[in-house]
Amino acid sequence: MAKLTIPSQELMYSGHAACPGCGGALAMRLLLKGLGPRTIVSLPACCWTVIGTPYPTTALRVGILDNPFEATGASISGLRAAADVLGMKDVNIVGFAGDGGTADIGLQALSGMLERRTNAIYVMYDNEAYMNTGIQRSGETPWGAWTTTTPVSGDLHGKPEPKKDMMGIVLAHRPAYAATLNPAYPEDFDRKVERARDIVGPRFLHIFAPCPPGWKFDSSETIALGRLATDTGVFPLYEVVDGRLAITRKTGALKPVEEYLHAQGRFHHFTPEDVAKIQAQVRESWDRLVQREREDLSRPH
Ligand SMILES: Cc1ncc(C[n+]2csc(CCOP(=O)(O)OP(=O)(O)O)c2C)c(N)n1
Ligand code: SF4
Ligand SMILES: [Mg+2]
Repeated sequence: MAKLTIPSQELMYSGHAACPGCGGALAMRLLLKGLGPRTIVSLPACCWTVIGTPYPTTALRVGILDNPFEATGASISGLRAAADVLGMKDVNIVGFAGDGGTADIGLQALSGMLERRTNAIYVMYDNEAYMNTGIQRSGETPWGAWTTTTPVSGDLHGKPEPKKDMMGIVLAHRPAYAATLNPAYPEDFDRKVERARDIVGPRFLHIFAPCPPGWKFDSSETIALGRLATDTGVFPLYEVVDGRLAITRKTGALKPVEEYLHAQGRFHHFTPEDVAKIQAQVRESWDRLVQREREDLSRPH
């Protein structure tokens, strides 16, 4: 059996306030294992401010800054500047924001941070809705998903718009490093965190974060669902270094998306036509990813 390479150090206390099976909690735990104690985390309003910092307690053994919902990109720019002035070059400056705080209200601050080449890591933990305030839809909610603001009744069929392509938006800024990560594949997750840690410049990590109450599945199924997301091609794992894309987990044939969709109450209203529509989109995105990897590999270094 292959030797586990994930660091044993724990920088997250067990007495946190996440729901059982929270993918976002696992994401933070694995992230800090890879980054180590010389880390400062900036948190905007999101589930993690509740999970991690109910005053006067903390669930993290690293420095934390709570910042306004829209300001993560700006806040890590300021933290980096302050750390540099103080000569703290070896400190990892990390923004850890939800999908709403990143793809919607925080997009401008993120874009500025990437464009200024801020030497920091921006993490979007993606539970595909505004969970902390009661499961409202975000730009990252997938097409057709039920949320409290995209109901299913009569003519209403869940979210009418597709998921926003955050990796595409980030890659247009040419970051030093960008990757998709899934806590259900912890070895791949840890390797990417350690790679991001050792690169200088703006870095972006898109982390898949299943949410049992928001997606309507049993909290014991978080890892199984996470694996299905990647194995069906719904959430492919890849990284982009200096503009070159590499897929980091390839399975022989993708599993049918039906397995992933049927495991969650938020898609229970899907008809066979809806499933076929998602299947075709996932197949097309996967083929595009494979094609991009092939082109990047054939480009001279
Ligand atoms: C300017 C502003 N608008 C709205 C809120 C209320 N609010 C707090 S957390 C949150 C949802 C955050 O969603 P997301 O970023 O996806 O993180 P999640 O809760 O899903 O972890 C909202 C709308 C706020 N704190 N500040
Ligand atoms: S609502 Fe979802 S994201 Fe928030 S703590 Fe619970 S499981 Fe985690
Ligand atoms: Mg969210």
